[in-house]
Amino acid sequence: MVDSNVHNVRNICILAHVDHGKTTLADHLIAGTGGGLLHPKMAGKLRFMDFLDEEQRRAITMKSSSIALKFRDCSINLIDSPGHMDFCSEVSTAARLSDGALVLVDAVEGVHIQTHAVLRQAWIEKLTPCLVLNKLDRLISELELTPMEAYTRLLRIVHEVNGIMSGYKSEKYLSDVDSMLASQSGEVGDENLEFVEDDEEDTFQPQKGNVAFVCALDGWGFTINEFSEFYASKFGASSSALRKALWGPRYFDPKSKMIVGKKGIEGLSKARPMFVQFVLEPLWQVYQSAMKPDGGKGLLDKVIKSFNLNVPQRELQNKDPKLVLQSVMSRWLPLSDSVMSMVVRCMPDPMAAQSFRISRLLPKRLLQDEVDSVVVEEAELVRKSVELCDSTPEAPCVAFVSKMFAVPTKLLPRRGPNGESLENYVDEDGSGDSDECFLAFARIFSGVLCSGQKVFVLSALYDPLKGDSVQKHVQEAELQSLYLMMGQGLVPVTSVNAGNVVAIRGLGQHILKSATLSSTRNCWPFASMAFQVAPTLRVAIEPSDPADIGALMKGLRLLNRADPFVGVTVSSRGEHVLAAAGEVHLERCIKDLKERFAKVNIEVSPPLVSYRESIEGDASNPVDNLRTLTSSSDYFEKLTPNGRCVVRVQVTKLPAAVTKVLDESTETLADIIGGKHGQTKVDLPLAQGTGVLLDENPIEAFKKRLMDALEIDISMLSENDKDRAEKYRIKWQKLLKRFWAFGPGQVGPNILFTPDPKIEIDDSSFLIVGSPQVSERLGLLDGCSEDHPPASTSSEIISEELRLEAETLQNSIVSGFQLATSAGPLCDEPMWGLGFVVEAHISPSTEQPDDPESKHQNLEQHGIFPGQVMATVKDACRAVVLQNKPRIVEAMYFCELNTRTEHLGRMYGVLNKRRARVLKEEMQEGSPLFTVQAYVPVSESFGFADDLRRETSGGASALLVLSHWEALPEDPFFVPKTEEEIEEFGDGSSVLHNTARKLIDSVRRRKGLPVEEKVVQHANKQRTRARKV
Ligand SMILES: Nc1nc2c(ncn2[C@@H]2O[C@H](COP(=O)(O)OP(=O)(O)OP(=O)(O)O)[C@@H](O)[C@H]2O)c(=O)[nH]1
Ligand SMILES: [Mg+2]
Repeated sequence: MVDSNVHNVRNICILAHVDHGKTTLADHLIAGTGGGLLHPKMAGKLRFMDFLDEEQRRAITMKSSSIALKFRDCSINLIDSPGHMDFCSEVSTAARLSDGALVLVDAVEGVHIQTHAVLRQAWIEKLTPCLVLNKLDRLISELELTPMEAYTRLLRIVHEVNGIMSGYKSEKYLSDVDSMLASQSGEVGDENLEFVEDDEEDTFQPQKGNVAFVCALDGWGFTINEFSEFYASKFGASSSALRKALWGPRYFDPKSKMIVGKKGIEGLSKARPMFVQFVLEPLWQVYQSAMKPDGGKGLLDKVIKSFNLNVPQRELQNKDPKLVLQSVMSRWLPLSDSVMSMVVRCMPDPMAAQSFRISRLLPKRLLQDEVDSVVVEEAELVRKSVELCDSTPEAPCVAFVSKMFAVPTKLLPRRGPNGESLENYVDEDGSGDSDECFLAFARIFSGVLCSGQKVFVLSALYDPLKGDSVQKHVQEAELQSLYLMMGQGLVPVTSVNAGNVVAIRGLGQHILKSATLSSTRNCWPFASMAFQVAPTLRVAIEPSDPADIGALMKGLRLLNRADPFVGVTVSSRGEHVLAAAGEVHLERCIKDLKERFAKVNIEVSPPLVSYRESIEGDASNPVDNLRTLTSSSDYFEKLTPNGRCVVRVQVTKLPAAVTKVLDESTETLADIIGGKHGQTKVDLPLAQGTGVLLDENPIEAFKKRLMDALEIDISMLSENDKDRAEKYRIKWQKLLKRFWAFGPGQVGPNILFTPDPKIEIDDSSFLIVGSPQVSERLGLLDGCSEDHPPASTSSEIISEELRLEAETLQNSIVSGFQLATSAGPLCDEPMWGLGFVVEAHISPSTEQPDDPESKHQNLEQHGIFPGQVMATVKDACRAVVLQNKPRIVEAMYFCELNTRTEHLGRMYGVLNKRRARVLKEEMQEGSPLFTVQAYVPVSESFGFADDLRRETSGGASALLVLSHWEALPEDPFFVPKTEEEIEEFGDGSSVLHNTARKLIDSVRRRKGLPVEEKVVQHANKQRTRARKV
């Protein structure tokens, strides 16, 4: 069953925006090739790959699943993937195991937000894509376009998709969302619609045969190849010449019987491109005549005759013209034949694919010189055999598991590949829970995998060169059984060759989400998969009956393993927190927990929304922002309780671009700084990196991004004022050498700078100078690490003891900074985008050293003093934020809505209620559909989709993608003071509509923090920009 000839294998996935028809297409491919798995009549109705109850009920695919098909002499492993944003992690898992992608686009709806996302995913994973334009029937019967109009539309979509691809190719690509953020104009995207002439070759070219035009619902489809061959045989022309002519501005001159370009048809009134004349017009005629009351028998008969189709009379006599049409069309242009031929023709076999994908799968490692060469040699050998897709039994065996999935144990095959009974398998879990069995969704990249074989399971952090220190990242496991996946069905096999997709039983205990399997320890783990978003919708859950807590915990453990994208954590307050990608995903997780994994009733809290805390700053005047760091007045000062240390803290708002870089680089930074341990709660890594993993040095890459970010700020300044820009640049050049720590968790978007080396110190105290550790790690010191500022310019000779003490207190300052940045003053949420300078001056203790009592005190103080410094630094950092116009920062979704004109008004109603900011509104050419793009705060997004559906009676749909953090301009402590303000807002005694305050209060309430308490004694009186409008 498993193909041993690698050249005859294709591993492909179907990717698209939600509802563009992936599962319907998969149905036809299965019916056409699956050997009786699915009756052609049921294709498109059954949705074979949506075998979960919840998928059938909601008609949404929720997971990716694979099926092994045979087409002619080829084996095709087809993976259907979900299009809904909530399940986009499943797209990553599907793409990793595939070599080619069928990218579907609904011809009526056009390119949508997830189309961008899946194209990007395919590009990152180095898949070979083919384009499938689906739902052509809707152009005919729903939009009632003429063939020429339909052609223009199809041309536009192909151009648009090519535009997206060429954007990725030239690596200048910034996602639509990102660029819109930068320009704030909302006008981006239009250039994609222009018919730009690209100098590089387009990815998708119908004349090359990698674009299919299909109607999955009615089961027909074609590429230019089918028509060119047909006309070639009919007219005796060359099919390759016809192939080139059947797309683009090529015309048929009836007089000369020649194919001519645009110039050649001047004067011909009825000339239309050959694609319109020879492809679309016949289709339109068949459709239109078939739908006429008389059933258009004449024309259908003509088609049947000229194509020699074998349509049973019974089907032709059906009363429903649609069914008659389907039987004729699906025989004339059978969908699975044309799509599968395209797959075999255009997509690479595993051998070709792996040699192309190797740089993504196993990037070359930069190694130091003094490494163990035996290990390196073998690891290189392993890499080579992955590159060659070596399927000989002697080759090292390497596989990648892209996810684990749960199958009810009763659905597992009871017999092995040779018919032997498998009843006696003990569940590897050992927990006695045999209801669910965990299988690994995997692809073999080298060698042959056999059931019963022992392999090493390598986690992403494994490093073969590190020997014993990485033991926890490698385990040995025995593969119990191997299965070929047939949708829900599993066919046991004894061995599987390189280049195939397989399900593996026996790894449930060893793998949580994904892993590399290898027959040798001397192998690098595969590069991690790229996920489009992080699970961000968090709720706290608890059993309805406290006695069920054990069952719930077990259920959560199982769910965590079964779902590649769910996050399960315990919050600092002891709640069990479940993180999902969105509402639909969350609903399914809760249902799975209740009915499958925990089997107890559970209570679900309202969503826990994350916020950030920051200060106002002035984006238009970054120089002034920095001034707060240098001016000697703008600080907050606090004394430790023992009176020996004065802590002075200054704060500044970091440039937005810098904050963004820090926010997006948490993982890289964790690697570089090695601060992984402290960082447990990076719960919202927004807009996960725009870049692709390349084989480059992470430190250099990070440094470059940081510098680029600063350059943005500087270049904005230099437009108006060159001098100031230069000053700003010099200031930052100095600051870059003063990075002491990032926070919270050592990798967050806040920076602790070491104190200014030039500050004046009065004689009696000693400044804790800190050390620019982070600058050093990042290589920002340019070799001047030695000459960081002298400890003190104090004229007095400072006792060695005091110096030592100052050194030990450095850690306390960093810890204080970490604590403060992890919980800000407004509502204990992490700080965001702030730079702190902490100056701590310690003075010698005043007690006489020979007084025995004070000596005792001194000793005691040694233990307490660092704690006091830490607490004081923390308090001072929080207080200085309050002093500098604190602002609450919320996460924003980028939201794309589609609706018909008549629902537009109501849709705006829903958007307004939820503080949405509309970016762009666009009528889709040639259809009554509107596309609206907007930002919606995450806190307002719950129930948004439902609300929208209800208000518009299902006429509008929305998709949300996490986009960025945004500070609310509103002052949470705004109290009207001037006469004018009191007149406008009242005297503050009545409750104001202060959104920022409301958000803060709700978080404080949830956390059990005092709410009524005046957090600020002397609020900065100020009017915000928001209120001015
Ligand atoms: N008119 C028309 N409708 C189609 C066509 N193909 C699919 N549909 C319909 O589009 C809807 C969505 O189809 P699915 O195949 O479930 O879409 P999907 O892409 O798998 O959706 P998700 O997996 O949830 O992302 C169904 O109602 C189909 O009947 C087509 O060619 N023409
Ligand atoms: Mg589907």
